[in-house]
Amino acid sequence: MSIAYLSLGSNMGDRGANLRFALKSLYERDGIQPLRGSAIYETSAWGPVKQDNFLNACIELETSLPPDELLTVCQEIELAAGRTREVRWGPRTLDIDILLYDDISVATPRLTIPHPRMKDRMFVLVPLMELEETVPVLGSLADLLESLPPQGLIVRTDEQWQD
Ligand code: A4P
Ligand code: MG
Repeated sequence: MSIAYLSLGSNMGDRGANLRFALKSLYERDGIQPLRGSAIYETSAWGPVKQDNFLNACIELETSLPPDELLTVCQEIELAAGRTREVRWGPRTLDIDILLYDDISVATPRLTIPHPRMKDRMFVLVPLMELEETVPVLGSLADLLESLPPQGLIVRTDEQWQD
C-alpha cells in the first residue's frame, strides 16, 4: 500500500457539493481508501485567469493503485462531476491534482510528482499543513509558506465533508 495526497478544488456550481462528490467517489473506488481530510478553505483564485473564489482542501489516502492509475481515476471523477476542459487554469467544477505519492518523484508527459506548482500555492500548502508538517522532497511546509508572497484570501469555512 502507498500513501498519496490529493488537492481538491472547485469554483463553479455548488462548490461544497463538488468536493463531497469527489471524496465519495474516491471511497467507492477499489484500491483507494481515503484516510484524512483537511478543513475546506475559501481561497482567492491564483494565477493569470480572473475568476471566482475557490473552495480547496487536501485529502490523504491509502492506495494499491500505481500513480498513473490513480491519475486516471482522478480524471474520471473530474469528468463525472461535469468538468469540461476549456481555459487552462480557468474555472472548473472539480480539479483533482496528485500532490505526493509516497516519497517518489515522477516526471512523465502525463504526470509530475510532487505536483510542480504545489510549493508556490498557499491554497495547497495551508490545508496540507493540517495533515503533515514536512513532506518528501519538499521538506517543511511552514518554511515553504513563509517564502511565499501574499496570495489574497485563504480562510477555513464551515463546509463539511458529510452532507
Ligand atoms: N498532470 C501532471 N502532473 C499532474 C499531477 N501531479 N496531478 C497533468 C494531476 N494532473 C497532473 O491538468 C493538465 C494536465 O496535468 C493533466 O492532463 C495531467 O495529465 P488539468 O487538470 O487537465 O488542467 P488544469 O487544471 O487547467 O491545469 P493545471 O496545470 O493542472 O492547473 P492547476 O495547476 O490545477 O491550476 N486558484 C485557487 N485558489 N484554487 C485552485 O484550486 N486551481 C487552478 C488550476 C488555478 N487557480 C486556482 C486553483
Ligand atoms: Mg489539474
